[in-house]
Parts: sequence; C-alpha cells; structure tokens
Amino acid sequence: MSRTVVTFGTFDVFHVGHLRILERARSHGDRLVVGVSTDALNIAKKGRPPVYSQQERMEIVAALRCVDATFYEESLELKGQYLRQYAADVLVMGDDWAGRFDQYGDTCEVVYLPRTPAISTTEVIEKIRD
Ligand code: C2G
Repeated sequence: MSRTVVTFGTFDVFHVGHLRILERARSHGDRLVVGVSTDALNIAKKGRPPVYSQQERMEIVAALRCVDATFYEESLELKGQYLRQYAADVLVMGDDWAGRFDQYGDTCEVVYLPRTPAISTTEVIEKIRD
C-alpha cells in the first residue's frame, strides 16, 4: 500500500536545507504532500511577510521532483485537519519542531529529521545584506 508523507514549511528564499528535508521526507513514503504557509500566517507568526510571496514559494516547491502535491497552510491550528484531509501516513518536520507535533501521533506517524547545519533563510538574507 502506498504511504503518503505530509510536511509543512514557509520555504522562503529557497535553499539547500529546504531541498534536503523535502527529499528526505519523500524517502519516508511514496508520495509527498507539502503545506506551504501563507503570507498571512507568517505575518501573524513573525510580524513580517516572507521575501517571496506564497504563490512564488508554492510554485518553487511544487516544481521539485520529490514533491507530488502542495496546498496552503493557513493556520498552525489546522494541522490535524490537513493531515486527515491529505490522508497522511507520516508527518515529517525538521527537528527545530521536535516534540511540538507529537499530539498528531494518533492520526499518523510523526517523524522529526535533523536540520541541515549552517544554512537558514535569515543567514542568506544577512549575507546578501552585508
Ligand atoms: N530546514 C532544514 N534545514 C535548514 C533549514 C530548514 O531541515 N537548514 C527545514 C525546517 O526544519 C522545516 C523546513 O525546512 O522542516 C521548512 O523550514 P521553514 O521554511 O523555516 O519553515 P517554518 O517557518 O519552520 O514553517 O507548520 C509549521 C510551519 O509551517 C513551519
């Protein structure tokens, strides 16, 4: 039986850390569905919009070979609903979220993967700025 993996993220100023987690997430099943957080969710969470718009971020993620489908993540609280809607067998997140989504363990398997060290959107922005 085919296994669906679901993961979430902003994927702003797309970098190799993003690519690697998506490729590794995909290897936990046969199909990878990615929830791309909306601009409004980022403004609510971080007080500023991402550099790239939600349409641009989704277009980049959707074009990747390891990604089968995408949707917009409108709210962090809807995670359980999204996991059921997209029939997740596995939820994969980076370990910066370790423990934060354990409550969805009754809906699907929950896996946290180590982040790629020494790269982040913030660091890329700072490097360009300097
Ligand atoms: N990531 C990684 N290595 C990095 C940077 C990021 O593995 N060097 C992973 C994160 O752990 C996350 C994914 O890439 O699983 C997306 O990261 P962000 O775009 O920073 O996503 P975030 O803003 O944490 O949004 O519902 C949860 C949120 O939507 C997650």
